[in-house]
Order: sequence, then C-alpha cells, then structure tokens
Amino acid sequence: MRKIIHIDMDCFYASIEVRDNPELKGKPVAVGGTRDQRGVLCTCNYEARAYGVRSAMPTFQAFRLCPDLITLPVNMEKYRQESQKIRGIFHKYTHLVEPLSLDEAFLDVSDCTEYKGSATLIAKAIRQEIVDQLNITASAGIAPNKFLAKVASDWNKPNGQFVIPPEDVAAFVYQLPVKKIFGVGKVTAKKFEQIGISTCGELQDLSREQLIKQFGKFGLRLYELSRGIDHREVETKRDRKSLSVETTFSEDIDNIAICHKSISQLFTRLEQRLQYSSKNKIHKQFVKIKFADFTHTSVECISHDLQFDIFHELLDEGIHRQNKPVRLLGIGVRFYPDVMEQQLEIDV
Ligand code: TTP
Ligand code: MG
Repeated sequence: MRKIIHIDMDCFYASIEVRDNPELKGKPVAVGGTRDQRGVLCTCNYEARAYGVRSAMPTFQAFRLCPDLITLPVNMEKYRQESQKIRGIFHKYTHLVEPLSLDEAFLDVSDCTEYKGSATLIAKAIRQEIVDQLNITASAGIAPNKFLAKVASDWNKPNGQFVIPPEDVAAFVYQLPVKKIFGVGKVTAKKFEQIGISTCGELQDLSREQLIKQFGKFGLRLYELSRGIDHREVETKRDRKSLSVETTFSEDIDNIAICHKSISQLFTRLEQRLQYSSKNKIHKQFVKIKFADFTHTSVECISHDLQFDIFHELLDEGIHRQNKPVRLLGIGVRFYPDVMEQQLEIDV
C-alpha cells in the first residue's frame, strides 16, 4: 500500500504576482492575455474566479465578466525560480518526486519516517514550509495512489488538503463524478450521462468486457479507476521513459488542417515541458492519435532532438492508416534509458 501526496499550488502565477505587488491583494487579478481582445489568460486569482473568470479564458470574455480585472504580463523566469524552490522543499522529504508542471507534483512518501510516517502530517508540513519560505499557498491530496491523490488535492482548494485513507476509497469513488477521471472529457461524460452513468459507482455496473469492447485499452483503465485502482508509480526524472502532451477535441475532427494546427500548439507545450522537466536524451519522437471510435494508433521514428516537421509527417502517416475523424491528438518523445546512454558513452 503506497502513500502518495499530490501538491498543487493555488492560482500559481497569480499568487506570485500578488505577493510581489501587495497593493493588488484582495483585487481580481489575472496573468497573461492582452487587453487587445485577442489574448488568453494563463490563470487568475480566486477573487477573479468569483466573477466566473477562468484559466485559458479569452481576455475579452474575462473583462466582460469582470470589468475591474487587473491583467499582468507573464513572467516565466520568476515562476520557474519559485518552482525550483518548491521542488527543493519536496526533496527534503523524499526523492520520489514526479513534477507534472511548474506548480504540481506527485510525491511517494511511503518510506518517509518524518511525523511517524503520517502522510497527512507530511503534507501539512510541506504546505507550511511553502508558506514560510515563499509566502504563497498550496493544496494537497493524500491517498493510496496517484489518481486519487490528484482528485483529492482539488477537494479543499485553495489552501487546504484532503485525505482519502485506504478504508474510505470504495465509498469515495462510489460518489465521484466520472468526469473526474483523467481522460474522461466533456464528450465522453455526456455519452455516459445519456446511458444513465454520472458517477464512478454507476460506471462500476459496466463489465470489464463491455468497457474494453467500447473503449479498448482505456476501457480497462476506466474499469480500474472507477474502483479507485491505479498502479502507476511515481516516476522521477531519472526513470522517466517518455514525455508527451495531448489534447482531446471538444468535437471529433475530420479536417487534417485543424489537426496540423493543433500539432503546432502541442509543440509549444512539449517544448516547455521538456525545458523544465527533463534532462534526459531524446531517442524518438512520436504522435499518438485516438479516433472517434476509440481505436488508436501511434507512429514514431528515431530522432535525437526535437524537430517540428517530424511531428507533422508522423501525423500524416497516422491519419492515413485509418482515415477516420480524430478525437485526441498527442505528441511526445521517448528518452534513452539510462543504461543505454551509459553504453553509448563507452562505445564512443
Ligand atoms: P493550474 O494548477 O491548473 O492552475 P492554478 O495553479 O493557476 O490554479 P489552481 O488554484 O486551480 O491550481 O496551473 C498552474 C499554472 O499553469 C497556472 O498558474 C498558469 C499555468 N496555466 C496556463 O498557462 N494555462 C492554462 O490553461 C492553465 C490551466 C494553467
Ligand atoms: Mg495550481
């Protein structure tokens, strides 16, 4: 039985900006976007959220909801530095840290001895250290696996934490909305709703065979996650085998030009993730495509550095395999395993 903590900073970029401009405290503040109506917000503080403003919202829409919104430019270098400090705090407790982005990470504290091994108290201590050292707040989820820990960190946000002890897992997932499952977007949630399924408890009525038949490999994940089962380990940078980003379209796409456009957007995200979350050597690039009928394919090729054009070629190849509307697109890289890397160095 593992003890996993998921930590997620509260309105990360916005908290940092408000901390550094105390006169903004208590006012609705957003980061990103430009007032020229074409930008998109990165995030906003909770004062702005009270007006309905959200991450990734077009700026003009945000101003319509909240005319007094204060928007500030993005200062990535500063957020990166703060993120490094937060990671330093995590590593005081365990080296099993898997950063998901600048403001979010999984920690496996199963073998920690601090606080008599209480993951609840460890999470509390980490959050307190973040407040003491950085003067911004974080929320945490504590659970026996990654899936539940991530759901739990959202439960008492902002500046709170929520524990799902092993004995409560069954009851917790029973009432959990299916849309909380990673990979169940608006479209799938709606399909489930049409057949009377809105909670994981209701999803449990579908057999493993039914789910696999309808969703393929993802069906098996649904079977397990709806029961609160998730065997994924916390992967540190060292043993990360691949890194990818993906997007599920709100409607299935049958226009290849839109897919190519989406690849360009994903590329920017992948570049960012690579910059901050891995120092491993790239071995391959791949494109993953999930079609409207939930079948999927992935196309890859050897490549030693990130090349934009390769993803577009791989996309064409993958699309032509099935020629069906596309539901999800992902791009990523695989890394050399550590051993292989060492071997290469010996060979040269
Ligand atoms: P999140 O953790 O999703 O959001 P948040 O920390 O701002 O707010 P919450 O309290 O709900 O956790 O993302 C972390 C940072 O990533 C966020 O501060 C800004 C950035 N980001 C974007 O740039 N674009 C986006 O669409 C999202 C969702 C986040
Ligand atoms: Mg956050």
